Amino acid sequence: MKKVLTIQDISCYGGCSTTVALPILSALGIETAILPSAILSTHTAGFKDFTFLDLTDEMPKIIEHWKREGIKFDCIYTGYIGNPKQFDYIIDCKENLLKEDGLFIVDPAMADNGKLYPGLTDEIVEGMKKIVGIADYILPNITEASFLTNTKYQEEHDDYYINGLLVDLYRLGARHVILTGYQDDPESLGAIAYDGFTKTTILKEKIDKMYHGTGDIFSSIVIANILNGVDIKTNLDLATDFIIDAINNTIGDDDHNYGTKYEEILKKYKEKA
Ligand code: PXL
Repeated sequence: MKKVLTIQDISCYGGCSTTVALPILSALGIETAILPSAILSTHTAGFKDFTFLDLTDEMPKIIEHWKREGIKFDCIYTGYIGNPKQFDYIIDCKENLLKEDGLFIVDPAMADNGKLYPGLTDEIVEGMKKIVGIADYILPNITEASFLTNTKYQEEHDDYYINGLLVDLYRLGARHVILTGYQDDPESLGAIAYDGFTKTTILKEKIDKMYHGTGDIFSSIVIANILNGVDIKTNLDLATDFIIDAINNTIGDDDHNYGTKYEEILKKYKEKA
């Protein structure tokens, strides 16, 4: 059984980050461990006055204990990081807690719709660039890709803009780029994988409704599929369908606007896998 360490926040309520990564990875047969970067009462999009407990000081203590125990992981998956001091600890984890053939996967969860998430600064962007540069896989959305490559964010995605983002992300050092939120035209939405040679594009019909946490759900599905040996085209196809199904399952439930009702979709997905 593959063992993943995920480093990201615990948003106690709201259906994102650790609370979606753990059930998805577990359901798909992956053992999980967590190194929480912060504890928030909710995610930061759409809730007011959320609490934020920074766990930076706890991180080196946990890491040192794991080193003494000789604990190693097949994959380290990083997400939302609320304090730029944590990037050095993340690099320490990659160097000392990842098996030799293990995968270091970065979802630079820091921005959407052209803007950084509330409270995040340029220092977070600079730290993300450092870990993106040593990653086996990265999973930015278009906004995050624009921040990481100092490219002006565009809502319309022509080939020049998209190819520029893919090449610049690859040049930062990431071995595989998986760019999400790609729109070929206003009616489509999908993802593109690029490994320096080959571009694999998956496009689906766009659903005109945005939910929070879908980036984290997408990353968790893609990472589980990578670890389970699923090829990249099938992987992106399955993961985009999962998100579409999760969104469709939530539309119409006005009490659930903070995130998707993905659990029933996960149950069916698991039965098929
Ligand atoms: O889904 C990304 C994410 C993770 N964690 C926190 C967030 C967000 C996005 O807003 O606020 C705390």
